[in-house]
Amino acid sequence: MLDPATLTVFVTGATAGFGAALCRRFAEAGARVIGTGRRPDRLDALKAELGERCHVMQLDVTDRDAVFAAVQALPAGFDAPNVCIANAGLALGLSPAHEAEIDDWDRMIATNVNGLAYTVRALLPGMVARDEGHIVLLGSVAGDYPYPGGNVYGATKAFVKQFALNLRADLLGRNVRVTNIEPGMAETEFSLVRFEGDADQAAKTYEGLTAMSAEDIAETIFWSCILPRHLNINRMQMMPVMQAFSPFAVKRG
Ligand code: NDP
Ligand code: 8X3
Repeated sequence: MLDPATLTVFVTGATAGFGAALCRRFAEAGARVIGTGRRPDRLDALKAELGERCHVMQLDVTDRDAVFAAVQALPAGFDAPNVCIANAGLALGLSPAHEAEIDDWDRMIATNVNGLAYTVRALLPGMVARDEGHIVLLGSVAGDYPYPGGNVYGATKAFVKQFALNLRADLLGRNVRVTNIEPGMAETEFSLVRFEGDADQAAKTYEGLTAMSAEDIAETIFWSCILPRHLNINRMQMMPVMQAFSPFAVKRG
């Protein structure tokens, strides 16, 4: 296993959910972490909690120039990330495609597709030049299985799946790994965002079941990142035991 102290981990979406849990998991193991996100109060709290192992930067991943500038502006000690976790993302709404808000579609594509691609493109050249790196992308079961109301959200995660595989194709012969983590139901702020701050509706999503936690996802990603350098986890799909699949739906009559 790799010594986590050799890792410098760049995390997008570090102000909540998986991203915050990832920063904690890597920092407690001795890695340096760069936590990014839009909410400065959350970033300040993360920095206060994790101390000198942590550098925080306010960053909106939909701003292409800002993503590239942030990577250029990394301070000494944090300026050679060898792990990039492109985690920032969101689902908005659960309406059928013919009723969905087109602005919601724009934001999901801008964040989950464009923002993720900018993040990878900004960090990858350094990894290739140093011949050492690991790109971790947050896909979803929604990129594998359709569900009503998943329309553009699921499609953005299908992009993540194919992007991860195509990155592997480009990086053959380089010492840079690529992993797509595809979680199912995990209780974070995800549903609160999806339902525009409606806490009751968000809570109902996880009612009566034991969902995965942000820590479950962080632990799995941490494990994939400390595997010996000759190993690459291409894709990993994770679900709570209390989640599975539906049969095909058929409308008769
Ligand atoms: P949370 O809502 O808890 O956290 C999302 C994070 O993304 C926040 O830190 C938020 O920070 C950040 N973010 C959103 N938009 C932007 C932006 N434009 N620029 C920078 N940061 C942004 O959700 P999760 O932790 O659950 O989700 C993390 C990832 O995992 C997402 O890509 C999601 O699609 C995926 N996922 C989640 C699942 C779940 O059930 N929870 C299952 C499968 C995949 P801020 O608002 O401060 O910018
Ligand atoms: C999040 C999981 O099932 O809500 O990507 O789409 S799901």
